[in-house]
Amino acid sequence: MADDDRKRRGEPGGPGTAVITKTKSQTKKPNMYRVLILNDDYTPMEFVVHILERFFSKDHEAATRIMLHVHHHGIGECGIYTYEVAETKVTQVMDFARKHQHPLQCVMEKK
Ligand code: TYC
Repeated sequence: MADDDRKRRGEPGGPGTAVITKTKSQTKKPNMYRVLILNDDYTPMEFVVHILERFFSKDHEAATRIMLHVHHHGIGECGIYTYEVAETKVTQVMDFARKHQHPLQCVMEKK
């Protein structure tokens, strides 16, 4: 054995030590947010269905199903989006409801 190897035996990085490097994956999944609508006693059912079609790209059947779920359970999911998209949806819904003088509430929550 070479003198150098004898001196370094048992030391970190000495003979018999392997360095394994693991590169971190470049892809990161973004935080996702649920957009929810809340039930109330005044917003017309057809208005809620229209909101789900217009801002959440639901067909009439899916929109009606979600609206009825909210009507019966108090809250329901419109979709799941990244932060900025979810925030935009909430603003669009709240602005549209206010413009038509309906008390409909729309919120987002981290998944
Ligand atoms: N509860 C309302 C009614 O009876 C309908 C409604 C459904 C309102 C869903 C809001 O998010 C809502 N007219």
